[in-house]
Amino acid sequence: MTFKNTLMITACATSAIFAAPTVYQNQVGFLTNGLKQIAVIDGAGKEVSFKDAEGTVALTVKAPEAQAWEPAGKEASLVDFSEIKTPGTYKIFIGDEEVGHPVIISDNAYEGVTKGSLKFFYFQRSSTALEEEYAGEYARAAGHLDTAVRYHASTGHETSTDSTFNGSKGWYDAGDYGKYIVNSGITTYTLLQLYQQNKDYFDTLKLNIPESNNDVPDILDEIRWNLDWMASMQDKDGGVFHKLTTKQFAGMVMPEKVTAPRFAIGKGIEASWNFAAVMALAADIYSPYDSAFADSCAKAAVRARWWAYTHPTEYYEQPRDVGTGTYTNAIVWTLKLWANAELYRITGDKVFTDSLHTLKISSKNASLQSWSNDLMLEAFTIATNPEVFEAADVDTAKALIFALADSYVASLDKNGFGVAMTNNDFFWGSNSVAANKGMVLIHAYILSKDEKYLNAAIGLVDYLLGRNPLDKSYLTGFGVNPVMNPHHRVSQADGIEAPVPGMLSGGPNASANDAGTCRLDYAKDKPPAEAYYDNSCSFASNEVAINWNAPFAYLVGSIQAITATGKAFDVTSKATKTYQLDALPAKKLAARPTNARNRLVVKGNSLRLEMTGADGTKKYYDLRGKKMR
Ligand code: 9MR
Repeated sequence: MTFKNTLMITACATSAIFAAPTVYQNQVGFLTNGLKQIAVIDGAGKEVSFKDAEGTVALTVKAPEAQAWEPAGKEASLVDFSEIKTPGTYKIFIGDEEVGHPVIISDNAYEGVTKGSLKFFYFQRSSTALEEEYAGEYARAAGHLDTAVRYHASTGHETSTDSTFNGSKGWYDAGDYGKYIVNSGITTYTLLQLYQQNKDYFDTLKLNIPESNNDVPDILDEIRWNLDWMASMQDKDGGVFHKLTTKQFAGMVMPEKVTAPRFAIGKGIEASWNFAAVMALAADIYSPYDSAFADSCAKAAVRARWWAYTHPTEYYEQPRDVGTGTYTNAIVWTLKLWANAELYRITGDKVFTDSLHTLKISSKNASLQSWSNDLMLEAFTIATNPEVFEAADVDTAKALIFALADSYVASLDKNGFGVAMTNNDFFWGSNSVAANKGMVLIHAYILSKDEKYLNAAIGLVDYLLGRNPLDKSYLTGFGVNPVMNPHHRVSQADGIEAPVPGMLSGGPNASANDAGTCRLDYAKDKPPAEAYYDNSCSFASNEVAINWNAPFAYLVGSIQAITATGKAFDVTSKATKTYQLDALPAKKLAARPTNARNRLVVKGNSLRLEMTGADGTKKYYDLRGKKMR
């Protein structure tokens, strides 16, 4: 051993002996009857006390042996204080020293973050001014009216400035002002599921938005803002435009300052399948509130699905003159399965399930949902509707969910932070990995009522709200040490120090894909869970996005609702309405028209689909897909 090594070992050992214990914890709140844990560094064997507001010790726990959690690159003792079941604010002591942050225990501990993370969608509204009454100091002028959106050549439309359509409303995707159908798909589904599975709770939850006084639950009013925009993105032939953005990203300015023209860009199967799935689910959920709108969603869903079915090779490709987000390379077979499952659920028509059975899906296919992989969305819908789908499909869907959920629970074994995240999870948007894992776990809980799944989900909430090696609450506006400088144009340009509240930062990203632009090497020599930079330049570790907030809202909203109402979703409930496919405008075509070029033509006095095969032959179908002479 060299002299230098000896010195280093001595230095490390000394710091270990004298280091004050550090505590990482949820900074927002713990549910009265839920799992309560904190991670204590350098505390093994020490007594950890929790003192109430009067200074009385409510509980003392001996910190257990420290265990590693690889992504943090350190060991911690996971201290469980679930025994405290009296609401209040407590302080943590190790010996005489106060450590960590105040511990807040309440029956509604997740209600603030549920509302906050849903209110984010209001703050992301395009095409409207945010009034002070609803937005407080974050009130702002209307931006991106999008009432005269132009067509980019990639849509196949005339590109003249006279040719426009109304693509208003919708949510801005993220820190940028784009509106992207693919990402809206998973986001809107996730929020609709949050409502559908927790109606009792969300029927009365108020978000203080302009529609709060109507008869529709606020969460559905908010989602409707985006659905109206999505509906506007369907072309006359049923296909759906990929996105609505300027050609290049705007500068870091307020929405109303952006003057560059906005375009519908591309039309492809990724957007069309996504749209079909979401509109089918919306048709069911909105039918008690607005049956005309619900019917239009069902029709739009079938038309989009038909277009996607008949244009199987029309993938979106980013045009050369466009630099906004791509959302390309989604796994299309997962989209097809998802959309067909949603359509089958509302119609009961075997046209849709036939295609579900053409692929052999097993638990081996299980992979976490994201904007590019929608297999689990299909699984969630099928597993929670056992009276609608065939038993074999329900079994497969459950196998997919439990394959993932059980692997997350297994990863908690000897895990000092109690967080079901592994080194491989720390890529762009890692916080949405945590939240989406939570969504899988909640489904496993709904299906089994086994507390271990709910507890693992609570561990992920705790991680996102502070039980992480950066002691960071990743939700803006919540916790003692929240994210302050997210990559979010409004927050950067509005002149207010604190960012718009209720936004989940993308989170640590071991690949630091923005290091070049940001001129930082925030991931260098850092364990994955520390590869994060709270700086607005860091779009790859500190942007916000609708598809990241949605699973977070789902996670905290579901746990809060389950706890508040004392019950989880009853999987025996059915779709609210069955739509007759015959009454809808299109049906499966007799032959799969691969490589055909299709267009709608008027022949005689009726509209029909003309399909030109690779050999130039033309075939005609009516709008129900029936072959015509
Ligand atoms: O979330 C997306 C991530 O998975 C991709 O790796 C990344 C690069 O293509 O893009 C992310 O999505 C961004 C989108 O393209 C544009 N709006 C902001 C999104 C979040 O960063």
